[in-house]
Amino acid sequence: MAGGERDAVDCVIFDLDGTILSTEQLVISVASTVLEKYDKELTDDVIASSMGKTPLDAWKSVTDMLDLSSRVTPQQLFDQSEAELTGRWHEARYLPGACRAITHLQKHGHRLALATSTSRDVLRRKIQNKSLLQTCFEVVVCGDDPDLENKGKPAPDCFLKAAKLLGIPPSRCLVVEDSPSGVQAAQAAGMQVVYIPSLPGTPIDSLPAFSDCRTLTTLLEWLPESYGLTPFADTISKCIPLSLDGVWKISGHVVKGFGRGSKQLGIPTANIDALSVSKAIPASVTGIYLGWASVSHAPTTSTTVYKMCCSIGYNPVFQNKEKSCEPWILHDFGPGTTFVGEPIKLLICGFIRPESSDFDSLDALIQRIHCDAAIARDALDHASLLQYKTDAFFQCQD
Ligand code: RBF
Ligand code: ADP
Ligand code: MG
Repeated sequence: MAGGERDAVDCVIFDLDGTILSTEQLVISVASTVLEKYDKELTDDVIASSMGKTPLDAWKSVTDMLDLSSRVTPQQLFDQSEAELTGRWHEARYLPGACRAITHLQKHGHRLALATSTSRDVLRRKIQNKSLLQTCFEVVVCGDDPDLENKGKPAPDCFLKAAKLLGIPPSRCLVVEDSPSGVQAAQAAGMQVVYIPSLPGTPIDSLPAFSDCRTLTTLLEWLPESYGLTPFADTISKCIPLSLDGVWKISGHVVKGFGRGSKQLGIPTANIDALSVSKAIPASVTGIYLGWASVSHAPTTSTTVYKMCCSIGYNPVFQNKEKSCEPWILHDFGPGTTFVGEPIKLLICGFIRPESSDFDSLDALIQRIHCDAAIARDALDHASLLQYKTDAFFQCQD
């Protein structure tokens, strides 16, 4: 999917929200804070029912589900969360591969622009603690630029403006986008596009497809050399470290999975409760990753931290409807061991590959998972990933 030559480009124009930055975890955290005032908790099913809705519609469903309609209106909850967000936009985190790609392109002298629907004021807040994003773009086009009034995506104007300011013809521009309207805008501008959908809670093959546009599950899969740009050179034993974008730390509980890991594949996976995963990892993230894990099952008092590789997503071979995050801990705990109900911690620090359904047999899938485990065993011995084994995260309570 990621391979194949395209026409060479002279610049890359990025979208911001859902492409470079993830605001979901921040929005979840702010919503929890707002609900605390009403002694309500943001549960898994409430989060799920709000996904993909406009903020006001999301608050409508929260109000209904948590029986709040006699005490407060959705509009009031929305206003409170907007007020809180204003002071917290800088907590928005990088999506996997974004900081890595921008750092790389900048280092190799490739020209960069930003074309975002965000207002200049909110942009300033979002990047106030991200020095890279303050300096890497030669051109920054914002949603509230006076000349772009009523010309938001899918209109091509914001991308055409960026190209004009760069002095590069549209056909030599590559746009990186997560939204269908952004892809439409870029194609209408006559630019090439890499489409990385960020629609939460949706398997990638059930999203609308665009012709003549490369679709990826993550920016980590992107190969700049297919657009005439410098290739990445940062892999460690076939994995891409997440160090620049930030590692993910999940603290949760083991839940019952689909009941086929040990039985059907001979590969037990300790599925983690969905709420803890959604707090730590953007909903659009899927793929096969590696890192470190601790389970409180171990009889010793000191925490043992094990190597692990995990699958995040929909197990496309089995076409699950629910997303799962399931680590295979690379340690033999003995027959019949179960952690269901127990606390578990994961620190995810490297990307191996996207999830795949492209296997001729179950054996081929099993072989591939063993190959992932070999990559994890090897890569995690490298100093830059080994350092996370002793991360304070594994020592702290909670
Ligand atoms: N499931 C898939 O459908 N496609 C995959 O490419 C895939 N890769 C995996 C890689 C690893 C390291 C692990 C631990 C699991 C993977 N799985 C994959 C998930 C597997 O199907 C799942 O763990 C079992 O079905 C039990 O739920
Ligand atoms: P499920 O479908 O419920 O996830 P699995 O067959 O995948 O069932 O087995 C999962 C259980 O096996 C986990 O919940 C965990 O308690 C246990 N287990 C034993 N050894 C391991 C291991 N090395 N890695 C992950 N889970 C393990
Ligand atoms: Mg499992």
